[in-house]
Amino acid sequence: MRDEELVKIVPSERQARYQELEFYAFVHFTVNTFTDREWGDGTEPESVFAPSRLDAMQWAAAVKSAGMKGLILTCKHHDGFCLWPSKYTEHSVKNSPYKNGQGDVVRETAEACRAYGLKFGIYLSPWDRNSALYGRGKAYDDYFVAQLTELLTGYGDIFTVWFDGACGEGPNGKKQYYDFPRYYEVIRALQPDACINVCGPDIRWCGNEAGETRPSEWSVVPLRMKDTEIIKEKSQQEDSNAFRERKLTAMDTDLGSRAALEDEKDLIWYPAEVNTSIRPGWFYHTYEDDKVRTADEMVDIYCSSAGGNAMFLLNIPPTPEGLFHENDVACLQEIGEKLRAMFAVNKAEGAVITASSEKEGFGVENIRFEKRSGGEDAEGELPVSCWIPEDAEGPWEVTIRFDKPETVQTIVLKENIRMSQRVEAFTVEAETDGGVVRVGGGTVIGYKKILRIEPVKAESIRIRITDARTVPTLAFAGVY
Ligand code: FUL
Repeated sequence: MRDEELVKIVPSERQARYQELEFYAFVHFTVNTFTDREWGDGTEPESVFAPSRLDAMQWAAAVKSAGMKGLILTCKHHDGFCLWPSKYTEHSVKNSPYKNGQGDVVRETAEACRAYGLKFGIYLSPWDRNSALYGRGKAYDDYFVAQLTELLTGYGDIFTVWFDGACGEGPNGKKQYYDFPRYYEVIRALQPDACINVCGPDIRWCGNEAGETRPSEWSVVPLRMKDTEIIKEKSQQEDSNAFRERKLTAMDTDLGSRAALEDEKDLIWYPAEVNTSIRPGWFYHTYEDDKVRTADEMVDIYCSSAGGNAMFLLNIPPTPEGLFHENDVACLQEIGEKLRAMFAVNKAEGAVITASSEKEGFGVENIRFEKRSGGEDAEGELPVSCWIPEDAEGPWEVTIRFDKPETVQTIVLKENIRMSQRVEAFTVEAETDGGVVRVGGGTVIGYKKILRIEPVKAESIRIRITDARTVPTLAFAGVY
């Protein structure tokens, strides 16, 4: 496909706004927390669910301290136990000792999120190992949609519905073929601004659970990527042959280079989300208290995911008491401190910024401040402002000149993704007292590129975009 066609693929409004969240939390909590398992089998009695000190405000405060913008709760995991008193099953908090059956963990979490200015999202596992309806076709879909409706109508704004790809047999040994189109319709009707992730059309699973991002993460990918069948290898049991024949999976390295897209007829905007846990498991286990990952590692993942044209979804599992463990709380706090320190002073803000050329109405001044939709800079649904060069041919250059030499160790670049993802290759140079040196570079920029470099004392920084689909855009350049 030609460049002119590629740059026509742009995000929906909900996708563009979702990407701006960058970093948000996953909270895995269910009967597994009490049985010390990762996957429940659906036979756990409701009586095991007995958090003695559950405090969703404590979760939200800790999430907020890390600089995260939202929280996704496992309202129902594969074991089928509902954290809210669903009308459609007995397998829920209403038959548990928690608050004598009067508790609603979904409500408490949604309220805590609102109190802390966090967005609230739901994880609802399509795979339900408890429901007798599982594997009975439409009867199960009706049940699933009824529960989805409870969650989408009873708890305020929902920013995402996270559909896991893991899928196996139900209690009767049968497999269920989910009516995803129907689920999507219900979500669009009830929460039109919510993204549907993983087994959904808006946000794609990055392909691993370790926290890795591809070196070149593209948001414009073949439409085939969206097929729910090929999203997760785990979900492939009976269909493994069909899966392999497709030759394209969420795990492939190159999903969107010009070469990868050459023979594709249908493309979509489908950005990646990197999900990993702060501990080895998704659920809490006492024996992992000393295995909480370090804040430095989490900051590295933030920089390579949120700063690698993806989003970062970090899981923190509450203890059986219903609290985040103190080690996890300390880690979250430290992540926040490190990130705030890293981006405290943008040295480009007061610098002289010039460009090799400027297209009328798209001057380079537009890159001085970081803008978000809905902020002062946003005019309704219009794209955020950006720099576009006048010259049709590259390299295209932007120079950021300080009034005195500055030590630089981090550079942040952002394209205006409302105009698609265009940059294919760029380098960054520093003008030092020993001459001009190349300090970094890469392939894609996309929503955001965070480039961490060896600290260098520079009079100026030059960004050279050497290859782009048609011409590049830059919405922001920050120097720290
Ligand atoms: C997987 C699940 O099987 C895990 O338990 C966890 O929820 C993870 C986020 O997704 O597919």
